Amino acid sequence: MKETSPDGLLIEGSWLADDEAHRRSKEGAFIRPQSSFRRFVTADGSSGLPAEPGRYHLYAALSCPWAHRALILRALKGLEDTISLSIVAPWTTGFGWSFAEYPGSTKADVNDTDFLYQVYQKADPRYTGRVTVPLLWDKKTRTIVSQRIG
Ligand SMILES: N[C@@H](CCC(=O)N[C@@H](CS)C(=O)NCC(=O)O)C(=O)O
Repeated sequence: MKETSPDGLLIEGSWLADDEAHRRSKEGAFIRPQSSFRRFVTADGSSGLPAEPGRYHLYAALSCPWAHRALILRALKGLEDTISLSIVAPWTTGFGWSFAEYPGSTKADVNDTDFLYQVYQKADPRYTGRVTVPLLWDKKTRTIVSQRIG
């Protein structure tokens, strides 16, 4: 069985593999930082992110229950042809989520990256924080719409 736990994070835009000090408090509690990207797509576009077919891209992992929620909603709302999808490999290998070959995963990412942290770097080259799924990407402005932590 391969490693399944997340194994790093971005600090000022650089990948830090050994993240234990950032992950747990001295008492051992799991640290859940605030999400940096937390915007909303709205039907009327009042958020600055109008609901437009083909504009948004979802990143998910089949091994992540929170990503399942996004995948289920996308299916129930009939948005599978509207919101494109990348599925990362279900395990991580020292660089967080990747587009490594795995049944059910997508090898090529819409952003042409090998690892999900590189998508975060495109959105913010100085991003500090966790690299998580589910993640929604705006293909038009080439940045992250939302990412949830905790
Ligand atoms: N509560 C968040 C959870 C997102 C989350 O923590 N996803 C996990 C996988 S299940 C992840 O990507 N973790 C990577 C990390 O913490 O570095 C949500 O609702 O989306």
